[in-house]
Amino acid sequence: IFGFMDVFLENDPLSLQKDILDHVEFTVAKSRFNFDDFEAYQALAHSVRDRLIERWHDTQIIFSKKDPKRLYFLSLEFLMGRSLSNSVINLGVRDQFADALSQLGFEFEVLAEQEGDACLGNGGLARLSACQMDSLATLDYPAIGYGLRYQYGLFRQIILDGFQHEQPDYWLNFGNPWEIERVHITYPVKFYGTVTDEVLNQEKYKVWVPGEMVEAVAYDNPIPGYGTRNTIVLRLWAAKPSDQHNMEAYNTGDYVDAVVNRQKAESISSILYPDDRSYQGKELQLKQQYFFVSASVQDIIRRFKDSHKNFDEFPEKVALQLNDTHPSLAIVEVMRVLLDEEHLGWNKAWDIICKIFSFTTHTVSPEAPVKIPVDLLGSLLPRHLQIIYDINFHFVEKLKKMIGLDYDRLTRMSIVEEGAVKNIRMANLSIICSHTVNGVSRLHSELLKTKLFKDFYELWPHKFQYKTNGVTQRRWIVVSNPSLCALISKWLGTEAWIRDIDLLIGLKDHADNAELHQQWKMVKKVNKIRLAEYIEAMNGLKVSLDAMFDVHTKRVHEYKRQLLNILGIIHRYDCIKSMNQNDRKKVVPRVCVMGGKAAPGYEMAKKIIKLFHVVAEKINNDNDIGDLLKLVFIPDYNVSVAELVIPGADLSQHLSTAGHEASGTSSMKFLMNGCLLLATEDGSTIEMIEEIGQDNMFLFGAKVDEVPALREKGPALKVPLQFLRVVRMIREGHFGFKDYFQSLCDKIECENDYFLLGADFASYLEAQAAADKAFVDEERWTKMSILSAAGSGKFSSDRTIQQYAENTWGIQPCRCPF
Ligand code: DL6
Repeated sequence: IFGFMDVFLENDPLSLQKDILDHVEFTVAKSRFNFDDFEAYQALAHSVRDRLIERWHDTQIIFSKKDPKRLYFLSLEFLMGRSLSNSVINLGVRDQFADALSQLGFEFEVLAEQEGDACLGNGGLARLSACQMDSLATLDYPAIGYGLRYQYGLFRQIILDGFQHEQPDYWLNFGNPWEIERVHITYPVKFYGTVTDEVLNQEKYKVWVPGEMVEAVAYDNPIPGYGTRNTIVLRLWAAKPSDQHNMEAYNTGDYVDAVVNRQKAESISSILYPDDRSYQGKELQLKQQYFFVSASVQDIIRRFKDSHKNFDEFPEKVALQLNDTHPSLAIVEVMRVLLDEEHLGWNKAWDIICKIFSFTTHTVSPEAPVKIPVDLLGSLLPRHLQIIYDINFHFVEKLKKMIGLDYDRLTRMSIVEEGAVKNIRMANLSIICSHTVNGVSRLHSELLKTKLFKDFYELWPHKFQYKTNGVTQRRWIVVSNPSLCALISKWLGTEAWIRDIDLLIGLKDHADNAELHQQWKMVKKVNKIRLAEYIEAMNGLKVSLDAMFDVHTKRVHEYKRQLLNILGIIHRYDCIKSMNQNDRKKVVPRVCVMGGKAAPGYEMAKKIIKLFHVVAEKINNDNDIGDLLKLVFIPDYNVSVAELVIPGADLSQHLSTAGHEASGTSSMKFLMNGCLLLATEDGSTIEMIEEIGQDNMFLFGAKVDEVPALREKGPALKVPLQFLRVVRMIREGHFGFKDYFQSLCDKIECENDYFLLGADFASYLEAQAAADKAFVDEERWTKMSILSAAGSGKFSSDRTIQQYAENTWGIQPCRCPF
């Protein structure tokens, strides 16, 4: 196909230097004799981007020629972080660029630090999407990701006097070299208006006459695979005013108002909603969801129609993945297009719907399922509401035939929730219309089948699957931990594990090797030094490298129990204070690192952050304690901070009350980096125990089937005295802010302690003591660390994606042939 292969961009240092300097001169518009680090970064990024574009075009040619079934991955959130290092590594040109730069007098690592994070997501779900895109590209799957190009990413967290404050993240301020604006790839997106009946060829059709229209413009972000030329794309939509619909306003002479109104269109893609757990049912949020879904569906159908005359082959060529319920309106939108625009008729359209959608849910909380008020949906998307009612009617009729007139169950399973406020249940819609529904760990799936979606599971057991999450080793070892990457390759005698993670298990054969132990410890030390320097720069605190770096970083939420960690720290402090000098010598010094954002409206989470700070203030300034215990809060935790923190951790904490974490993915990143886990048996941790053995982890706490009975006991539940003592210390103002923390203390002591901090406290302290004991035995600790990394292979997103491809999407690799 490629008779023009010789147009490939060259990657030798001289060609790279020329490319960089050309970009300095013509893209950044600076003199090639005078440019700073940031300008050098921009030129470098554009040189890398050229290579991405080249490969992406080649990939497109192959995909168009072979016309494989494509996966369309719909997600409202992608946490991509930085692109530079990841791109050059996946392209296999990192060293060449580093050489070229050094000859120009620049250091690659320094320039890489110039890049800001793309934080277009909240947490686990969003970072998972990014990892999955990397795996889709690497495994040569024909896929496209679709999402929204928010102008404001997730808020920046700043800490003032220990309190979290939020600041807007206007991440596009300095431009974004990693995207390509497609001014010619635009689609109109309609809102509001009315639906009328029209007759065409004696058939009745619905016509939606919109009340508002905006334009969706595509921004393409190339995603390179590793060890392949394949480069796929993440297409993000931005909202722009539509000329069409405003003509009338201009014509009526209301020019200024018309222009001002046009600007409102852009607000649709302006901001990422920061709360990752509760859907607020805001009109703008719904508009965002439909906007991104409508543009994506139009794009998908346009691409299909470019090479197909009718829709007969649609299910053989198109797989649509719903990443949680945020994109679920895509179901209704495809149905609308097939019915009202393609005039396929209900049966044919419905048959297509049932074959193309698959749905992943990322939550365990029964309160979390998204409901959209019928009034809101009906006003914004009147035709969609009609279609939802029609789908529901057909479903309920069918259901009655299958289960009889069991009204309770019919009511529970209906898409429409009756009540004072009528709602549309997006999870029910998604399950009814998808061929496959999956949870994100084995335990999560069991909870879906036995609790959350029990009715549906009993009806359609074959629809339910599980796909344990995974993370990409390219980002989480190769990019973020180059020393470990080199060490692993050396001991495995190959770099093949970067594409074939199962090879990591080979480290197990060397787990007792003294030489490896020595080198493994060196790598950890290098990473601890890097983290310690960051801590000093951010917090002005010097920490001892001999201390155990104990890290707890994730979104702050009551169920994730950062509070349990703080109570444990207070207990540790209290114990050290009461020890004599001799006993103090036996204490394992710890640096307790915490990081994570609280949703802006989540009061309890914000109190937890403040509590950490007041406890840190007290302990860090207690001369009696010195290096035995230091507390560090890392502000504005994001992907690039995680890349620095995770490799430097000795121990990491994953404390969710059993049954509350659908999967958890940060634990996988820590594990790959040889960090030991202190965790409850929740989410995917249960599968980690199977992979690396419980002797190599510090497990604690109630198991998922013990939780209901403990909750039942309520105030009768016995909690340890140590727990009561540390809570009392907070209550009595030992750390200040006595009144402010009363409600926090009440929640875990006087109210029902829903997340069972008291019940799990004794077992938590035991696990902490076990970690201390293991840490002083260096050889044992290092072996556990090696075995953790060796056993982490299952938790690569490559494995997850392959399972989705084979068991859910039915797609095959389609590889660029060179
Ligand atoms: O599946 C990715 C990630 C899981 O690892 C976490 O356990 C889960 O809490 C998280 N869920 C969300 C909730 N978003 N929604 N909807 O981020 O997903």
